[in-house]
Amino acid sequence: MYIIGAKYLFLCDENFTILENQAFVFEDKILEFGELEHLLKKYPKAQWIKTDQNSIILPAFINPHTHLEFSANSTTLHFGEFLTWLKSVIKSRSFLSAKAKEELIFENIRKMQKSGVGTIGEISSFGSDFNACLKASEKGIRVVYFNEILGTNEDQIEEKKVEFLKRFENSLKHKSEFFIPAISVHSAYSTHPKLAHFALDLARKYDLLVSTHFLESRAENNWLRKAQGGFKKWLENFIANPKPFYAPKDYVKLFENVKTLFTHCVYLKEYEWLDKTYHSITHCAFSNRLLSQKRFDLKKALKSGLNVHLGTDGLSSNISLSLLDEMRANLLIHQGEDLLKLASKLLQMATLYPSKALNLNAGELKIGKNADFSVFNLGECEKKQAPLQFILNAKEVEKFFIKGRECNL
Ligand code: MCF
Ligand code: FE
Repeated sequence: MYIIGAKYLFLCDENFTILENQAFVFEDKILEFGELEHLLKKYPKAQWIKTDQNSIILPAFINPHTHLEFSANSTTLHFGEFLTWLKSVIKSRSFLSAKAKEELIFENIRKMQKSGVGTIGEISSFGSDFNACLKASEKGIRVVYFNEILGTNEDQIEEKKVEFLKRFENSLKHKSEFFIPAISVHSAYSTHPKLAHFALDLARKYDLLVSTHFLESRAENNWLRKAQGGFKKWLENFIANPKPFYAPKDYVKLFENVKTLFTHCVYLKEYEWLDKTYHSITHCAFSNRLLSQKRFDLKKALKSGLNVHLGTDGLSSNISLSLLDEMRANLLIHQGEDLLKLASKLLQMATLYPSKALNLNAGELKIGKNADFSVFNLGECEKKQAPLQFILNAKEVEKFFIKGRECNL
């Protein structure tokens, strides 16, 4: 049993409560809150973990959307327009994934932990991230491992299924509390309905989480809504009279009653298509700036009542996998929002909300929740300013606990 206290505890509950000069008792779960001196007297055998006088404790961050297989990208992929990027991915993906060796992926996971991330949702395109993710999950990070399926060619459906099943079944064998197999249906423009149905039937059968990229770019929007634009021109090189597989509303229908994270949704206006019980939106601001040609309307999305949370996407469309950097980018781009209110909302969008989207018992400092939390040292600051000052200044954790176990990073 342990006791830890701090200048500020950001509970990251629905009201964004901040406790000042308080402490809590924990084992693998959080057991009790109170004054430090009171708790030390009440539990004389508990080990007291000392912290700095200006420390902040908050739940470990949850980054539900990474592509670690693209960890070797820095200057290779082309940004500014989605199809230009996509063509550069197709050209360079084998080379990039061969360069993203186990050590590089593992090192990037460690960097994320140092920035306070306790859970990731990894979109696995090839399975070459499997060893690093499994190893990391044994060392203080929870991995929701989304096995990706995609393919547009009718003649290759069976081949794609077999290849997917190999990766998927392998991930199922290693299922644990810290390694959670899941499914990614890549997108409406890249996944044949037969493959989407096949994967979603498996998700229903095994009760698995699902992730998908949706209405991310201008090109995708023109393609799905009007069967026009760059996608049409590009596909005409391969087939006569190409047509999208789905209208966007019908694509969403595929995910009925399946717990699904819809990533991006920059061009979604019809929030009512999504089901508040099962569906959520992963907002990747940095990635959108590089690929989407439009800003995600955070205000409208939050007003819809849907769960909207943050993700970094991969180094395929970002320069950092730190949710702190992502929050700083969000502070800059969502200019219509009150700065202080936005800061506390962003912290919820990196903790409480992704935790709900991923069905985790974490993301909040609360009795009964897993003791997944970070300790950061911050300069002296006023309570009301603390969430904003934290986002502006925090870089690396001082201490980091997953399920009550301290991780030495
Ligand atoms: O989220 C970004 C942009 N949107 C779509 N896909 C990816 C992103 N970063 C990496 N990807 C991967 C995706 O998982 O790139 C491939 C897929 O394997 C594109 S489809 C050939
Ligand atoms: Fe992505």
